[in-house]
Amino acid sequence: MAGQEPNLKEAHPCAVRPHRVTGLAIMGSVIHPRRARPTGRSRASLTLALLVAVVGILSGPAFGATRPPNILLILADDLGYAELGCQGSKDIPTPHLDSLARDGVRCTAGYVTASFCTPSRAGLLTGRNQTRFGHELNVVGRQNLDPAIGLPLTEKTLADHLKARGYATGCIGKWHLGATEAFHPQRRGFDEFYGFLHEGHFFVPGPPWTGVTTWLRTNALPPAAGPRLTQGGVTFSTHLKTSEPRYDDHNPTLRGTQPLTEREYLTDALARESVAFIGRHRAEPFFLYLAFNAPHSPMQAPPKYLDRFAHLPDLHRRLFAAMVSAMDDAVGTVLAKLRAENLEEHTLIVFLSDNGGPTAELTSSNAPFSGGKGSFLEGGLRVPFLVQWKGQLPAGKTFAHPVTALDLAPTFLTAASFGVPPLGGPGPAKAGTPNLEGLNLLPHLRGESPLPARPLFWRMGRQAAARDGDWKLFRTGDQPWQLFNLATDPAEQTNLAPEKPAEVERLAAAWAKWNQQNLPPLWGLPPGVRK
Ligand SMILES: [Ca+2]
Repeated sequence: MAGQEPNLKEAHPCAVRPHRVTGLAIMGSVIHPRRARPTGRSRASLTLALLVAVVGILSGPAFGATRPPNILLILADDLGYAELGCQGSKDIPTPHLDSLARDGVRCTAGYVTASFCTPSRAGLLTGRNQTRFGHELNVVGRQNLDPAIGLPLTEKTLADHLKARGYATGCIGKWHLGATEAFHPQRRGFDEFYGFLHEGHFFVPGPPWTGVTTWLRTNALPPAAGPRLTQGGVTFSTHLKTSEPRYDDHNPTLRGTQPLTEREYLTDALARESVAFIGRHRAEPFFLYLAFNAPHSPMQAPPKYLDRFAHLPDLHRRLFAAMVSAMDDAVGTVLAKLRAENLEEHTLIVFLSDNGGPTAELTSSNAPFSGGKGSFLEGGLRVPFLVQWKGQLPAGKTFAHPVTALDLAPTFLTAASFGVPPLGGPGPAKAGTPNLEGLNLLPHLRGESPLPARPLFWRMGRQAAARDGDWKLFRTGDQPWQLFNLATDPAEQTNLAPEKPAEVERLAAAWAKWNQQNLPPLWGLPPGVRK
Protein backbone atom coordinates (compact mmCIF):
# COMPACT_ATOMS: atom_id res chain seq x y z
CA MET A 1 0.00 0.00 0.00
CA ALA A 2 2.86 2.38 -0.70
CA GLY A 3 1.47 5.62 -1.98
CA GLN A 4 -1.01 5.97 0.88
CA GLU A 5 0.90 8.93 2.21
CA PRO A 6 -1.32 11.99 2.45
CA ASN A 7 -0.05 14.79 0.29
CA LEU A 8 -0.57 17.76 2.52
CA LYS A 9 1.38 20.01 0.21
CA GLU A 10 -1.26 19.57 -2.43
CA ALA A 11 -3.94 22.16 -2.21
CA HIS A 12 -6.91 21.27 -0.10
CA PRO A 13 -10.06 23.10 -1.11
CA CYS A 14 -10.58 24.46 2.35
CA ALA A 15 -6.97 25.27 2.99
CA VAL A 16 -6.34 27.18 -0.20
CA ARG A 17 -9.11 29.67 0.14
CA PRO A 18 -9.77 30.25 3.80
CA HIS A 19 -13.17 31.80 4.04
CA ARG A 20 -14.89 34.12 6.36
CA VAL A 21 -17.35 32.32 8.53
CA THR A 22 -20.00 33.97 10.63
CA GLY A 23 -19.26 33.29 14.26
CA LEU A 24 -15.86 31.79 13.52
CA ALA A 25 -13.08 33.42 15.42
CA ILE A 26 -9.87 32.53 17.10
CA MET A 27 -10.43 29.37 19.06
CA GLY A 28 -12.16 30.03 22.34
CA SER A 29 -13.22 33.58 21.61
CA VAL A 30 -16.42 33.07 19.68
CA ILE A 31 -18.93 35.70 20.63
CA HIS A 32 -22.49 34.59 21.23
CA PRO A 33 -25.56 36.77 21.47
CA ARG A 34 -26.37 35.52 24.95
CA ARG A 35 -22.96 36.58 26.19
CA ALA A 36 -23.21 40.13 24.90
CA ARG A 37 -22.94 42.70 27.66
CA PRO A 38 -26.39 44.09 28.44
CA THR A 39 -26.79 47.83 28.75
CA GLY A 40 -28.41 49.66 31.64
CA ARG A 41 -27.62 46.99 34.19
CA SER A 42 -27.77 48.33 37.72
CA ARG A 43 -24.78 48.49 40.02
CA ALA A 44 -26.48 46.02 42.39
CA SER A 45 -27.03 43.44 39.68
CA LEU A 46 -23.47 43.94 38.45
CA THR A 47 -22.23 43.21 41.95
CA LEU A 48 -24.41 40.12 42.09
CA ALA A 49 -23.16 38.99 38.69
CA LEU A 50 -19.57 39.44 39.83
CA LEU A 51 -20.31 37.43 42.97
CA VAL A 52 -21.85 34.65 40.90
CA ALA A 53 -18.84 34.70 38.60
CA VAL A 54 -16.41 34.41 41.53
CA VAL A 55 -18.41 31.54 43.00
CA GLY A 56 -18.48 29.97 39.56
CA ILE A 57 -14.73 30.16 39.25
CA LEU A 58 -14.30 28.63 42.68
CA SER A 59 -16.88 25.87 42.44
CA GLY A 60 -17.57 25.30 38.76
CA PRO A 61 -20.18 26.84 36.54
CA ALA A 62 -23.25 28.27 38.22
CA PHE A 63 -26.54 27.50 36.55
CA GLY A 64 -29.54 29.71 36.53
CA ALA A 65 -32.91 28.03 36.38
CA THR A 66 -33.24 28.96 32.73
CA ARG A 67 -29.90 27.84 31.42
CA PRO A 68 -30.52 25.19 28.79
CA PRO A 69 -28.55 21.96 29.00
CA ASN A 70 -25.43 21.14 27.09
CA ILE A 71 -25.92 18.60 24.36
CA LEU A 72 -23.31 15.95 23.64
CA LEU A 73 -24.05 13.87 20.55
CA ILE A 74 -21.61 11.00 20.14
CA LEU A 75 -21.63 9.05 16.90
CA ALA A 76 -19.78 5.80 16.24
CA ASP A 77 -18.97 4.77 12.70
CA ASP A 78 -20.01 1.30 11.51
CA LEU A 79 -20.47 -0.09 15.03
CA GLY A 80 -22.67 -3.17 14.98
CA TYR A 81 -25.77 -3.54 17.15
CA ALA A 82 -24.22 -6.22 19.35
CA GLU A 83 -20.77 -4.75 19.98
CA LEU A 84 -21.22 -3.04 23.36
CA GLY A 85 -21.37 -4.78 26.71
CA CYS A 86 -24.82 -3.28 27.31
CA GLN A 87 -25.89 -4.63 23.93
CA GLY A 88 -24.77 -8.14 24.75
CA SER A 89 -21.13 -8.24 23.69
CA LYS A 90 -19.16 -10.86 25.60
CA ASP A 91 -15.66 -10.19 24.30
CA ILE A 92 -15.30 -6.39 24.20
CA PRO A 93 -15.72 -4.65 27.57
CA THR A 94 -17.18 -1.15 27.11
CA PRO A 95 -17.69 0.12 30.68
CA HIS A 96 -17.96 3.79 29.79
CA LEU A 97 -20.54 3.36 27.05
CA ASP A 98 -22.35 0.87 29.27
CA SER A 99 -22.52 3.59 31.93
CA LEU A 100 -24.74 5.62 29.59
CA ALA A 101 -27.19 2.72 29.58
CA ARG A 102 -26.85 2.20 33.34
CA ASP A 103 -27.42 5.90 34.07
CA GLY A 104 -29.84 6.56 31.22
CA VAL A 105 -32.17 4.95 28.72
CA ARG A 106 -31.18 2.21 26.28
CA CYS A 107 -33.41 2.27 23.22
CA THR A 108 -33.44 -1.27 21.86
CA ALA A 109 -35.22 -0.29 18.64
CA GLY A 110 -33.18 2.77 17.71
CA TYR A 111 -32.95 3.36 13.97
CA VAL A 112 -30.91 5.52 11.65
CA THR A 113 -32.32 6.90 8.40
CA ALA A 114 -29.91 5.09 6.09
CA SER A 115 -27.43 2.24 6.28
CA PHE A 116 -24.55 4.22 4.79
CA CYS A 117 -22.53 7.00 6.36
CA THR A 118 -23.36 10.28 4.65
CA PRO A 119 -27.14 9.89 4.16
CA SER A 120 -27.46 8.73 7.77
CA ARG A 121 -25.54 11.79 8.98
CA ALA A 122 -27.63 14.09 6.80
CA GLY A 123 -30.80 12.78 8.45
CA LEU A 124 -29.28 12.93 11.93
CA LEU A 125 -28.01 16.51 11.69
CA THR A 126 -31.04 18.01 9.92
CA GLY A 127 -33.80 16.07 11.66
CA ARG A 128 -35.31 15.48 8.23
CA ASN A 129 -35.43 12.46 5.98
CA GLN A 130 -32.45 13.05 3.72
CA THR A 131 -34.50 11.79 0.77
CA ARG A 132 -36.51 15.03 1.09
CA PHE A 133 -33.51 16.92 -0.24
CA GLY A 134 -31.66 14.45 -2.44
CA HIS A 135 -28.93 13.45 0.04
CA GLU A 136 -29.78 9.81 -0.56
CA LEU A 137 -26.68 7.96 -1.73
CA ASN A 138 -23.25 7.49 -0.24
CA VAL A 139 -20.16 9.50 -1.18
CA VAL A 140 -16.66 8.01 -1.27
CA GLY A 141 -13.16 8.83 -2.45
CA ARG A 142 -12.86 11.52 -5.09
CA GLN A 143 -16.62 12.16 -5.03
CA ASN A 144 -15.90 14.09 -1.85
CA LEU A 145 -13.98 16.66 -3.91
CA ASP A 146 -16.95 17.44 -6.17
CA PRO A 147 -18.15 20.94 -5.26
CA ALA A 148 -21.71 19.89 -6.18
CA ILE A 149 -21.77 17.18 -3.52
CA GLY A 150 -22.57 17.88 0.11
CA LEU A 151 -25.43 18.56 2.50
CA PRO A 152 -27.67 20.85 0.41
CA LEU A 153 -27.37 24.47 1.46
CA THR A 154 -31.16 24.70 1.62
CA GLU A 155 -30.98 22.66 4.83
CA LYS A 156 -30.34 23.83 8.36
CA THR A 157 -28.36 21.67 10.77
CA LEU A 158 -28.86 21.07 14.47
CA ALA A 159 -25.83 23.29 14.96
CA ASP A 160 -27.54 26.11 13.02
CA HIS A 161 -30.61 25.87 15.23
CA LEU A 162 -28.66 25.61 18.50
CA LYS A 163 -26.22 28.35 17.55
CA ALA A 164 -29.20 30.63 16.98
CA ARG A 165 -30.13 29.90 20.61
CA GLY A 166 -26.72 31.02 21.81
CA TYR A 167 -25.07 27.63 22.05
CA ALA A 168 -21.36 27.24 21.43
CA THR A 169 -21.18 24.57 18.75
CA GLY A 170 -18.34 22.18 17.99
CA CYS A 171 -17.85 19.35 15.53
CA ILE A 172 -15.00 16.97 16.34
CA GLY A 173 -14.21 13.98 14.14
CA LYS A 174 -15.61 12.78 10.84
CA TRP A 175 -17.77 15.20 8.83
CA HIS A 176 -18.64 13.45 5.53
CA LEU A 177 -21.30 15.98 4.54
CA GLY A 178 -19.33 17.71 1.80
CA ALA A 179 -15.61 18.38 1.60
CA THR A 180 -15.51 21.61 -0.37
CA GLU A 181 -15.69 25.13 0.93
CA ALA A 182 -19.43 25.73 0.98
CA PHE A 183 -20.10 22.58 3.00
CA HIS A 184 -17.43 23.02 5.67
CA PRO A 185 -18.81 22.42 9.19
CA GLN A 186 -18.08 26.02 10.12
CA ARG A 187 -20.47 27.07 7.38
CA ARG A 188 -23.11 24.67 8.67
CA GLY A 189 -23.60 26.07 12.15
CA PHE A 190 -20.48 24.87 13.92
CA ASP A 191 -18.24 27.49 15.54
CA GLU A 192 -15.35 25.07 15.77
CA PHE A 193 -14.16 22.04 13.84
CA TYR A 194 -11.42 19.53 14.40
CA GLY A 195 -11.30 16.43 12.24
CA PHE A 196 -11.49 15.45 8.59
CA LEU A 197 -14.04 15.85 5.83
CA HIS A 198 -14.14 12.57 3.87
CA GLU A 199 -15.58 9.14 4.72
CA GLY A 200 -12.58 7.74 6.55
CA HIS A 201 -9.08 8.45 7.76
CA PHE A 202 -6.01 6.56 8.87
CA PHE A 203 -5.53 6.72 12.62
CA VAL A 204 -1.88 7.81 12.52
CA PRO A 205 0.15 9.48 9.75
CA GLY A 206 1.73 7.16 7.23
CA PRO A 207 2.84 5.03 5.63
CA PRO A 208 4.73 3.83 7.49
CA TRP A 209 2.11 3.85 10.21
CA THR A 210 4.32 3.79 13.25
CA GLY A 211 3.15 2.73 16.69
CA VAL A 212 0.10 0.81 15.47
CA THR A 213 -0.77 -2.57 14.04
CA THR A 214 -2.52 -2.16 10.69
CA TRP A 215 -4.87 -4.46 8.77
CA LEU A 216 -5.59 -3.59 5.14
CA ARG A 217 -7.83 -5.13 2.53
CA THR A 218 -6.17 -5.99 -0.74
CA ASN A 219 -7.63 -7.46 -3.89
CA ALA A 220 -4.80 -9.89 -4.53
CA LEU A 221 -1.67 -11.39 -2.98
CA PRO A 222 1.04 -13.61 -4.49
CA PRO A 223 -0.34 -17.18 -4.60
CA ALA A 224 2.29 -18.41 -2.19
CA ALA A 225 1.16 -15.94 0.46
CA GLY A 226 -2.30 -17.41 0.99
CA PRO A 227 -5.13 -15.12 2.13
CA ARG A 228 -2.99 -12.98 4.43
CA LEU A 229 0.47 -11.49 4.27
CA THR A 230 2.15 -9.64 7.14
CA GLN A 231 5.01 -7.24 6.48
CA GLY A 232 6.26 -5.18 9.39
CA GLY A 233 3.22 -3.99 11.29
CA VAL A 234 0.86 -4.32 8.33
CA THR A 235 -1.26 -7.36 7.52
CA PHE A 236 -2.77 -7.49 4.05
CA SER A 237 -5.87 -9.63 3.64
CA THR A 238 -7.77 -10.75 0.55
CA HIS A 239 -10.93 -11.68 2.49
CA LEU A 240 -13.06 -9.18 0.57
CA LYS A 241 -11.19 -9.15 -2.76
CA THR A 242 -11.12 -5.35 -2.62
CA SER A 243 -8.39 -2.90 -1.76
CA GLU A 244 -8.40 -0.46 1.13
CA PRO A 245 -9.46 2.98 -0.10
CA ARG A 246 -6.85 5.72 -0.08
CA TYR A 247 -8.73 7.45 2.70
CA ASP A 248 -6.18 10.18 3.34
CA ASP A 249 -5.87 11.45 -0.25
CA HIS A 250 -6.82 15.15 -0.32
CA ASN A 251 -8.25 14.60 3.15
CA PRO A 252 -5.97 16.12 5.79
CA THR A 253 -6.80 16.43 9.44
CA LEU A 254 -7.99 20.00 9.93
CA ARG A 255 -8.31 22.43 12.78
CA GLY A 256 -10.92 24.77 11.45
CA THR A 257 -9.78 25.04 7.85
CA GLN A 258 -6.07 24.57 8.47
CA PRO A 259 -4.38 21.23 7.74
CA LEU A 260 -2.17 19.70 10.40
CA THR A 261 -0.37 16.46 11.11
CA GLU A 262 -2.01 14.66 14.04
CA ARG A 263 0.48 12.30 15.62
CA GLU A 264 -1.70 10.99 18.45
CA TYR A 265 -3.84 7.92 17.70
CA LEU A 266 -6.86 9.60 16.17
CA THR A 267 -9.48 8.22 18.58
CA ASP A 268 -7.38 9.49 21.50
CA ALA A 269 -6.94 12.83 19.73
CA LEU A 270 -10.71 13.25 19.31
CA ALA A 271 -11.13 12.71 23.07
CA ARG A 272 -8.39 15.26 23.75
CA GLU A 273 -10.05 17.83 21.51
CA SER A 274 -13.45 17.16 23.08
CA VAL A 275 -12.05 17.68 26.57
CA ALA A 276 -10.52 20.97 25.43
CA PHE A 277 -13.81 22.07 23.85
CA ILE A 278 -15.72 21.35 27.05
CA GLY A 279 -13.10 23.25 29.05
CA ARG A 280 -13.38 26.28 26.78
CA HIS A 281 -17.17 26.35 26.92
CA ARG A 282 -17.86 25.09 30.42
CA ALA A 283 -19.57 28.33 31.42
CA GLU A 284 -22.08 28.49 28.56
CA PRO A 285 -24.47 26.08 26.85
CA PHE A 286 -22.65 24.00 24.27
CA PHE A 287 -23.49 21.49 21.58
CA LEU A 288 -20.65 19.07 20.93
CA TYR A 289 -20.99 16.67 18.03
CA LEU A 290 -18.29 14.07 18.61
CA ALA A 291 -18.24 11.88 15.51
CA PHE A 292 -15.68 9.11 15.89
CA ASN A 293 -14.38 7.41 12.77
CA ALA A 294 -13.89 4.33 14.92
CA PRO A 295 -14.42 1.50 14.34
CA HIS A 296 -14.62 2.25 10.59
CA SER A 297 -11.76 0.96 8.47
CA PRO A 298 -8.80 1.20 8.10
CA MET A 299 -8.27 -1.12 11.02
CA GLN A 300 -5.45 0.23 13.17
CA ALA A 301 -4.70 0.15 16.88
CA PRO A 302 -1.72 0.78 19.17
CA PRO A 303 -0.48 -1.82 21.68
CA LYS A 304 -2.17 -0.14 24.66
CA TYR A 305 -5.54 -1.22 23.25
CA LEU A 306 -4.48 -4.36 21.38
CA ASP A 307 -2.84 -5.81 24.49
CA ARG A 308 -6.25 -5.90 26.20
CA PHE A 309 -7.33 -8.54 23.72
CA ALA A 310 -4.28 -10.80 23.55
CA HIS A 311 -6.63 -13.70 24.34
CA LEU A 312 -8.55 -13.25 21.09
CA PRO A 313 -6.94 -15.65 18.64
CA ASP A 314 -7.68 -13.82 15.38
CA LEU A 315 -5.89 -10.56 14.56
CA HIS A 316 -8.89 -9.29 12.58
CA ARG A 317 -11.19 -9.53 15.60
CA ARG A 318 -8.44 -8.36 17.97
CA LEU A 319 -8.02 -5.14 16.00
CA PHE A 320 -11.75 -4.47 15.90
CA ALA A 321 -12.01 -5.04 19.64
CA ALA A 322 -9.06 -2.71 20.26
CA MET A 323 -10.65 0.04 18.14
CA VAL A 324 -13.97 -0.24 20.01
CA SER A 325 -12.13 -0.32 23.33
CA ALA A 326 -10.24 2.84 22.37
CA MET A 327 -13.52 4.55 21.53
CA ASP A 328 -14.93 3.46 24.88
CA ASP A 329 -11.90 4.91 26.67
CA ALA A 330 -12.36 8.14 24.72
CA VAL A 331 -16.00 8.35 25.79
CA GLY A 332 -14.85 7.71 29.36
CA THR A 333 -12.37 10.58 29.08
CA VAL A 334 -15.11 12.93 27.89
CA LEU A 335 -17.54 11.81 30.60
CA ALA A 336 -14.83 12.31 33.23
CA LYS A 337 -14.30 15.87 31.99
CA LEU A 338 -18.02 16.58 32.30
CA ARG A 339 -17.93 15.23 35.86
CA ALA A 340 -14.82 17.24 36.70
CA GLU A 341 -16.54 20.40 35.49
CA ASN A 342 -19.70 19.54 37.43
CA LEU A 343 -21.59 19.43 34.15
CA GLU A 344 -22.77 15.84 33.97
CA GLU A 345 -26.29 16.51 35.26
CA HIS A 346 -26.53 19.50 32.99
CA THR A 347 -25.72 17.60 29.82
CA LEU A 348 -28.03 15.59 27.62
CA ILE A 349 -25.91 12.83 26.10
CA VAL A 350 -26.82 10.61 23.16
CA PHE A 351 -24.72 7.84 21.69
CA LEU A 352 -25.54 5.95 18.50
CA SER A 353 -23.89 4.48 15.43
CA ASP A 354 -24.38 5.91 11.94
CA ASN A 355 -25.22 2.49 10.49
CA GLY A 356 -24.94 -1.20 11.21
CA GLY A 357 -21.69 -3.09 11.16
CA PRO A 358 -20.08 -4.38 7.96
CA THR A 359 -19.46 -7.81 9.40
CA ALA A 360 -17.21 -9.28 6.70
CA GLU A 361 -15.07 -6.15 6.62
CA LEU A 362 -14.67 -5.54 10.36
CA THR A 363 -16.07 -8.64 12.14
CA SER A 364 -18.67 -6.22 13.55
CA SER A 365 -21.70 -8.18 14.77
CA ASN A 366 -25.31 -7.07 14.34
CA ALA A 367 -26.75 -10.00 16.27
CA PRO A 368 -29.55 -10.98 16.52
CA PHE A 369 -30.33 -9.26 13.23
CA SER A 370 -29.61 -10.08 9.60
CA GLY A 371 -27.94 -7.73 7.19
CA GLY A 372 -25.45 -5.00 7.99
CA LYS A 373 -24.01 -1.78 6.64
CA GLY A 374 -25.64 -0.97 3.31
CA SER A 375 -28.66 -3.20 3.92
CA PHE A 376 -32.20 -2.23 4.93
CA LEU A 377 -32.58 -5.40 6.95
CA GLU A 378 -32.51 -4.65 10.66
CA GLY A 379 -28.77 -5.20 10.94
CA GLY A 380 -28.13 -2.23 8.68
CA LEU A 381 -30.61 0.21 10.20
CA ARG A 382 -30.93 -0.68 13.89
CA VAL A 383 -28.06 0.59 16.02
CA PRO A 384 -26.97 1.02 19.63
CA PHE A 385 -28.96 4.07 20.83
CA LEU A 386 -28.29 5.37 24.35
CA VAL A 387 -29.69 8.52 25.99
CA GLN A 388 -28.45 9.86 29.32
CA TRP A 389 -29.61 13.00 31.12
CA LYS A 390 -29.02 12.53 34.81
CA GLY A 391 -31.81 13.86 36.96
CA GLN A 392 -34.08 14.32 33.95
CA LEU A 393 -34.38 10.85 32.46
CA PRO A 394 -34.71 7.49 34.23
CA ALA A 395 -31.59 5.45 34.91
CA GLY A 396 -31.20 1.90 33.72
CA LYS A 397 -34.37 1.95 31.66
CA THR A 398 -34.88 -0.08 28.49
CA PHE A 399 -37.14 1.53 25.89
CA ALA A 400 -38.41 -0.87 23.24
CA HIS A 401 -40.65 1.34 21.09
CA PRO A 402 -39.09 2.28 17.75
CA VAL A 403 -37.21 5.59 17.80
CA THR A 404 -35.18 7.18 15.05
CA ALA A 405 -32.25 9.52 14.64
CA LEU A 406 -34.85 11.98 13.29
CA ASP A 407 -36.20 12.24 16.84
CA LEU A 408 -32.98 13.72 18.17
CA ALA A 409 -33.38 17.18 16.62
CA PRO A 410 -36.81 17.84 18.17
CA THR A 411 -35.59 16.27 21.44
CA PHE A 412 -32.52 18.52 21.57
CA LEU A 413 -34.37 21.64 20.49
CA THR A 414 -37.03 21.06 23.12
CA ALA A 415 -34.38 20.56 25.79
CA ALA A 416 -32.73 23.75 24.57
CA SER A 417 -35.87 25.73 25.38
CA PHE A 418 -37.19 26.04 21.88
CA GLY A 419 -40.51 24.76 23.11
CA VAL A 420 -41.70 21.67 21.32
CA PRO A 421 -41.06 22.28 17.62
CA PRO A 422 -44.15 21.65 15.52
CA LEU A 423 -44.03 18.52 13.44
CA GLY A 424 -42.83 19.62 10.07
CA GLY A 425 -43.50 18.30 6.65
CA PRO A 426 -41.36 17.15 3.80
CA GLY A 427 -41.01 20.62 2.27
CA PRO A 428 -37.80 22.64 2.25
CA ALA A 429 -36.46 23.88 5.55
CA LYS A 430 -37.08 27.58 6.04
CA ALA A 431 -35.46 30.03 8.40
CA GLY A 432 -37.22 29.86 11.73
CA THR A 433 -39.19 26.72 10.85
CA PRO A 434 -36.99 23.67 11.30
CA ASN A 435 -39.60 21.52 9.56
CA LEU A 436 -38.52 18.49 11.49
CA GLU A 437 -39.93 15.03 10.92
CA GLY A 438 -39.33 13.32 14.26
CA LEU A 439 -40.77 13.52 17.76
CA ASN A 440 -39.49 14.98 21.02
CA LEU A 441 -38.61 11.82 22.96
CA LEU A 442 -38.27 13.32 26.44
CA PRO A 443 -41.83 12.72 27.77
CA HIS A 444 -41.83 9.22 26.32
CA LEU A 445 -38.44 8.23 27.70
CA ARG A 446 -39.58 9.57 31.08
CA GLY A 447 -42.70 7.41 30.87
CA GLU A 448 -45.01 10.42 31.10
CA SER A 449 -46.86 9.49 27.92
CA PRO A 450 -46.75 6.60 25.45
CA LEU A 451 -44.87 7.14 22.22
CA PRO A 452 -47.50 7.69 19.52
CA ALA A 453 -47.76 4.85 17.04
CA ARG A 454 -46.17 5.93 13.77
CA PRO A 455 -44.71 4.18 10.77
CA LEU A 456 -41.06 4.68 9.83
CA PHE A 457 -39.95 4.73 6.19
CA TRP A 458 -36.64 4.40 4.38
CA ARG A 459 -35.32 4.76 0.83
CA MET A 460 -31.75 4.46 -0.43
CA GLY A 461 -31.28 3.83 -4.13
CA ARG A 462 -33.15 0.69 -5.00
CA GLN A 463 -33.78 -0.33 -1.41
CA ALA A 464 -36.96 0.54 0.44
CA ALA A 465 -38.36 -0.33 3.84
CA ALA A 466 -41.12 0.53 6.27
CA ARG A 467 -41.77 -0.41 9.88
CA ASP A 468 -45.19 -0.14 11.50
CA GLY A 469 -45.63 -1.80 14.86
CA ASP A 470 -44.12 -5.25 14.56
CA TRP A 471 -44.41 -5.30 10.76
CA LYS A 472 -41.36 -4.68 8.62
CA LEU A 473 -41.73 -4.24 4.88
CA PHE A 474 -38.56 -4.61 2.83
CA ARG A 475 -37.67 -4.47 -0.85
CA THR A 476 -34.43 -4.42 -2.78
CA GLY A 477 -34.02 -3.87 -6.51
CA ASP A 478 -36.77 -5.41 -8.63
CA GLN A 479 -37.66 -7.99 -6.01
CA PRO A 480 -41.24 -8.01 -4.69
CA TRP A 481 -41.94 -6.65 -1.24
CA GLN A 482 -41.10 -8.96 1.65
CA LEU A 483 -42.91 -8.81 4.98
CA PHE A 484 -41.51 -9.81 8.35
CA ASN A 485 -42.90 -9.87 11.86
CA LEU A 486 -40.11 -8.46 14.00
CA ALA A 487 -41.71 -9.64 17.25
CA THR A 488 -41.47 -13.28 16.29
CA ASP A 489 -38.74 -13.08 13.64
CA PRO A 490 -36.22 -10.33 14.44
CA ALA A 491 -33.68 -11.92 12.08
CA GLU A 492 -36.11 -11.48 9.15
CA GLN A 493 -35.87 -15.07 8.02
CA THR A 494 -39.50 -15.85 7.17
CA ASN A 495 -41.15 -13.81 4.43
CA LEU A 496 -44.86 -13.53 5.32
CA ALA A 497 -45.82 -11.55 2.19
CA PRO A 498 -47.48 -14.51 0.43
CA GLU A 499 -49.80 -15.15 3.35
CA LYS A 500 -50.42 -11.54 4.37
CA PRO A 501 -51.15 -9.73 1.08
CA ALA A 502 -53.46 -7.17 2.71
CA GLU A 503 -50.75 -6.14 5.16
CA VAL A 504 -48.25 -5.81 2.33
CA GLU A 505 -50.68 -3.70 0.31
CA ARG A 506 -51.43 -1.40 3.24
CA LEU A 507 -47.78 -0.81 4.14
CA ALA A 508 -46.66 -0.51 0.53
CA ALA A 509 -49.32 2.13 -0.08
CA ALA A 510 -48.15 4.04 3.00
CA TRP A 511 -44.55 3.84 1.78
CA ALA A 512 -45.56 5.05 -1.70
CA LYS A 513 -47.42 8.01 -0.22
CA TRP A 514 -44.35 8.92 1.87
CA ASN A 515 -42.16 8.46 -1.19
CA GLN A 516 -44.18 10.98 -3.22
CA GLN A 517 -42.56 13.73 -1.17
CA ASN A 518 -39.01 12.55 -1.79
CA LEU A 519 -36.68 14.09 -4.36
CA PRO A 520 -34.47 12.13 -6.75
CA PRO A 521 -30.89 11.55 -5.55
CA LEU A 522 -28.64 14.53 -6.22
CA TRP A 523 -25.67 12.29 -7.03
CA GLY A 524 -24.62 8.71 -7.48
CA LEU A 525 -27.16 7.60 -10.07
CA PRO A 526 -25.79 5.18 -12.65
CA PRO A 527 -25.11 6.75 -16.07
CA GLY A 528 -28.24 6.88 -18.21
CA VAL A 529 -30.67 6.90 -15.29
CA ARG A 530 -32.80 10.02 -15.30
CA LYS A 531 -32.88 12.06 -12.15
CA1 LIG B 1 -20.67 4.47 8.77
